[in-house]
Amino acid sequence: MAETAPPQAETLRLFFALWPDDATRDALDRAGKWLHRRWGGRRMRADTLHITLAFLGATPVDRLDAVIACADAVAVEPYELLLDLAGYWRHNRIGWLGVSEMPPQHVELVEALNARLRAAGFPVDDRPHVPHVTLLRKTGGGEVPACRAVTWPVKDFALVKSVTESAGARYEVMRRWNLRGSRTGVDGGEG
Ligand code: 2AM
Repeated sequence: MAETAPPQAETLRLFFALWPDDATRDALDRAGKWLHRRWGGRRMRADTLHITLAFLGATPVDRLDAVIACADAVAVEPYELLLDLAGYWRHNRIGWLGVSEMPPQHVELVEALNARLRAAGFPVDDRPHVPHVTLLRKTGGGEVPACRAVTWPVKDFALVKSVTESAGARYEVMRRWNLRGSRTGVDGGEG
């Protein structure tokens, strides 16, 4: 007779991210196409493009309210992020678009979110935050070209669920929060 597996708490793979508006997503996708021509690898699908702010990983479903409460408490002014730097990390073979200057509001947002999550007992990463949009995976990289900057008007941030499927990870925006601290409510899709 088959043994019964011990009951395990249901978990969601979660992270907080800046999720682009349509125009920003298009511009990022074009940057991905441009970088891919130089460096090769696998382009990320346009609907996956984002900047991770805080990574939670597998989180018990019954902690979702606590995750949401952390984001509810964050109040930061909107800002613009100028993505003006292409880069490549050898250790994970990722090609990305990042920033050469960090707006103070971005630092505030990342720090406020991570501090509240940490205080609530979530095991968030304490490595320094390097804002980046992953554009290519499994790339060989190469000489870093000067790139055309993408301006991202940051007005909100999102709680995102990562669902692993045979075709790769699919990301689902669960909720968004407007900057200035007011929540916009439940959001079933991306965009
Ligand atoms: P990446 O784009 O550099 O791979 C969903 O997996 C998002 O969370 C991706 O943006 C991924 O970053 C990021 N991520 C994955 N694992 C992480 C970790 N341990 N710490 C921080 N971010 C992570």
